[in-house]
Amino acid sequence: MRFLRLSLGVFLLVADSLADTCKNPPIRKEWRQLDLDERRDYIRAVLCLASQPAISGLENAATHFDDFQATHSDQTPSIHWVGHFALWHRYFVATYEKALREECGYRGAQPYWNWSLDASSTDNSSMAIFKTDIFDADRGFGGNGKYLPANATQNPFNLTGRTGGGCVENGPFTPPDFMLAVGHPKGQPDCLRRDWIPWIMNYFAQQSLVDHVLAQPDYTSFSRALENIPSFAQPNIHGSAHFGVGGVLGTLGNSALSPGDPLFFLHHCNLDRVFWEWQNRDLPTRFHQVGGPITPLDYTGKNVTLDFRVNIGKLAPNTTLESLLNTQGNTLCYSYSE
Ligand SMILES: *[C@@H]1O[C@H](CO)[C@@H](O)[C@H](O)[C@H]1NC(C)=O
Ligand SMILES: *[C@@H]1O[C@H](CO)[C@@H](O)[C@H](O)[C@H]1NC(C)=O
Ligand SMILES: *[C@@H]1O[C@H](CO)[C@@H](O)[C@H](O)[C@H]1NC(C)=O
Ligand SMILES: *[C@@H]1O[C@H](CO)[C@@H](O)[C@H](O)[C@H]1NC(C)=O
Ligand SMILES: *[C@@H]1O[C@H](CO)[C@@H](O)[C@H](O)[C@H]1NC(C)=O
Ligand SMILES: *[C@@H]1O[C@H](CO)[C@@H](O)[C@H](O)[C@H]1NC(C)=O
Ligand SMILES: [Cu+2]
Repeated sequence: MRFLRLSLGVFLLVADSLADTCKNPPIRKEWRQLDLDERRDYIRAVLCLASQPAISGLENAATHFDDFQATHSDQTPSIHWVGHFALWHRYFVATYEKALREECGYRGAQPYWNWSLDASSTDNSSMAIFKTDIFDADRGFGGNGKYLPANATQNPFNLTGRTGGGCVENGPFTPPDFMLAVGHPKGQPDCLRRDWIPWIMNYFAQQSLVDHVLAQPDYTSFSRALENIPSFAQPNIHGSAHFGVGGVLGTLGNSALSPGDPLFFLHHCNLDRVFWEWQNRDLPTRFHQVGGPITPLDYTGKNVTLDFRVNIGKLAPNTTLESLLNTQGNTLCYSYSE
């Protein structure tokens, strides 16, 4: 009898792990680790998503690509400087990856952009990071916009060193083929804009800052170090591509509308890789640990817990933070190359 009960217990344990649906997870790589055919296939799939019908029902979202931009925009006030920042964006990027694969026949994994590879630690004005394949018209996502002046209302942080602000002029995401409707008056879509600021890109994307984030002892401090403060007085790796590429007038620099630049997903995928690497340093603990404020910047108020639920609108079912801690579980299915 005792033996029977024991073997039943073992059976249930085995059955539980077999229920894991993640077999052969897509392995995410750095953009430049993809060969040219793989890169072309990724870009093709992004453009395909931008031709699929919308499902979100959100204002001005006409395509499935728009759905992602609109969902992020809709939730901007509640998903930044909170304990669920990293996990919300993890779910968001993974759902985009899934849509590229399942709706547009993309066979690879979501690529990331390791900006630390290219950031200069000795010269803030270096343009080397902008001369890589990431911004190449044929091997990447196209370059900067033309320089446009910005007035004080448009540039409330008085950011210096802007170099662009106009429409992206080369590569796969130029007007009139690639337009952004969300957040603009009905019938007046805008182009994808970039406004490179070299000092922010070089200074915020340093590997030393990544190492500082990786050295945090628990989820709460990790999450806080990832975003740091909403100011430019101190660097933060999350701000690197947002303001180094998007600057003041560019799409990536707009906190609500940033997923309109396809590079958003390579940037956030790199942040997620940092998160994954941090988790891997102590998996038994870090598969079951969350923390940080529910209300933005409210560091003395209520904190998120494992059963805290996040939603990405109609893009995917609501889920708990705990279900998002494992990238190879029942909710998510991907990994990174070691
Ligand atoms: C990213 O680049 C930095 C700087 O070269 C390097 O130290 C780090 O290991 C790279 N990370 C990955 C995952 O390649
Ligand atoms: C880059 O700019 C920041 C902010 O002004 C400054 O703190 C930092 O020392 C600069 N880095 C270099 C290498 O000049
Ligand atoms: C700033 O520029 C924008 C865009 O050109 C314009 O709509 C706005 O009226 C300007 N604001 C001020 C205070 O000049
Ligand atoms: C930007 O400059 C304006 C005008 O000089 C000033 O009122 C404002 O406080 C500055 N903003 C920041 C964030 O420094
Ligand atoms: C939330 O977490 C912070 C950091 O660990 C802590 O200082 C704070 O007291 C917590 N809030 C509550 C209401 O327990
Ligand atoms: C998901 O969460 C949102 C926000 O809490 C809620 O409005 C919505 O009804 C939930 N959806 C489902 C299917 O439970
Ligand atoms: Cu965001």
